[in-house]
Amino acid sequence: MNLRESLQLYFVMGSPNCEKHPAHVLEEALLGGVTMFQFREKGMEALEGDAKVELAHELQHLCRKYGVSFIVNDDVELALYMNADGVHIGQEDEPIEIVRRKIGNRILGVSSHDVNEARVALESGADYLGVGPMFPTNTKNNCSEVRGPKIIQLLRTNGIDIPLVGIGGIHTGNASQVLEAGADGVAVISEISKHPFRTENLAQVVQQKLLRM
Ligand code: TZP
Ligand code: MG
Repeated sequence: MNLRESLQLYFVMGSPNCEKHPAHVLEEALLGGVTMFQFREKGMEALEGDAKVELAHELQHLCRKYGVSFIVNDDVELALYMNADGVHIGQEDEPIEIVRRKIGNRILGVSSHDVNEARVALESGADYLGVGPMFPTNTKNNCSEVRGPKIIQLLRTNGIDIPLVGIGGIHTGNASQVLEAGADGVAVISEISKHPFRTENLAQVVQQKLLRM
């Protein structure tokens, strides 16, 4: 699978997003057809220290079992320590070039909100972009304003052709709008973390949409 294909159904999650044990949630999601995973241990009661590392290892082990890349949010040192497949950073994290230098040729994802941020990310060595929020969401505190799928169209018409996913408030009913706008896939937290048994429905919507395009 190349990176564009791996991004088709990107599950992002940490223990605060789950109602059951995260390993149970992840395994159900992997069985349902998730194509990439990001460990994002953030927010209320997020694990720290050894407990965080232990959970990360457990989830990484599952990703390996299903042949899915394991990406770490923000924590570059943890990613290197674990030999993760990649890192995802936001605009407020360490500068992109520095992270690129630290992680070598591992996958580097960068959250971008407009054409300028996307260009800078691209020029600084990002492999893919996370763009959002697509729709209103309660999952992330202090989320920036809703951009809607039209921001993806705008990035594409401005020549940003690297792999990218939409994120924020995406579910089975609106995922196709994000793909139609030009995304390679959708990144999802609560739609899967709260209902992992429904992952197959979302995977089907994504696959059918991409096949028809
Ligand atoms: N970045 C932009 S929106 C968001 C992140 C991490 C949260 C997405 O969560 P959900 O539950 O899929 O709306
Ligand atoms: Mg961050």
